[in-house]
Amino acid sequence: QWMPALAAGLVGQSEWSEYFPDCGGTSQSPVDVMTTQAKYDPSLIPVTPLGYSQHGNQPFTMYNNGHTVVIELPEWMGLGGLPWFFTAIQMHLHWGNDGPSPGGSEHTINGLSADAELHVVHYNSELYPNMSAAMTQKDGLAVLGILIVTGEETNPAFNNILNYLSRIRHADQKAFIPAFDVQSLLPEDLGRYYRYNGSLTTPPCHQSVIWTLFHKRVQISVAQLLKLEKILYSSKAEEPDRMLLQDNYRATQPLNHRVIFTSFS
Ligand code: SG7
Ligand code: ZN
Repeated sequence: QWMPALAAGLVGQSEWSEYFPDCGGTSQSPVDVMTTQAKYDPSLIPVTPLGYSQHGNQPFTMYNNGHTVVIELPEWMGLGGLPWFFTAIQMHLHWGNDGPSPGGSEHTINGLSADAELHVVHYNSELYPNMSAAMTQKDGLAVLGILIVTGEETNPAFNNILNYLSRIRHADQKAFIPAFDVQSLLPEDLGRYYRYNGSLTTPPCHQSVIWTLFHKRVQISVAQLLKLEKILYSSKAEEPDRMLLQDNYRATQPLNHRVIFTSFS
């Protein structure tokens, strides 16, 4: 529970470490992926989303936490292809403020940002009993990062989220939304990705995340991006000063001693 003033926007990120020491650590996320420095690791097999398409009839819970829109995932969804099985917890998005202008994604590739980024968060349920136990351990979490760029076509999969954002305009609001195929949000090519050890990109910034950033980007329309950028507030309904929830991406962090591995050459 970070101070509300730290909740959204690029301002104040440099002060996070005063309240959350891990934010000043040496294995932080996001990072810039310099593709010429990345190292091919032939042991990196495709990640396998498990049960992502078996959504059932139970609606998903979606809420505005003042920093992003979070969609809780059912416990039968998980991730294979890593040394342990990881159970899905939630997914959420990061974005900028002015349509397809620079900024929006957290990770960058060769210095270039995408327009937005989807994160699917999982915890290591082979080694830890729950998310809160796992999130302080270095092998505790696995997050999939999907870079989102704008193009001509509407991406109908993202409307499963965007269509319902008006129900959670203010911080702490919650809505039930029809369950949908989560795999439809991912790129088709799950075999080509970047892998490195990093952190949560918001306070408390625990260095507990095995990151998988897909090489292939997914595309949404400019109208879809603008809807995401202009509909949510980081403030609660009862608060008089309305603050649009924008620019909820963290600046890239130094790689320091780390190596980024690629699953492809
Ligand atoms: C967003 O990013 C939320 C947080 C998440 C954080 O603020 O999705 O999750 C909840 C439940 O509020 O924190 C522990 C956690 O998942 C950081 O996640 S991220 O590193 O993938 N961006
Ligand atoms: Zn995130």
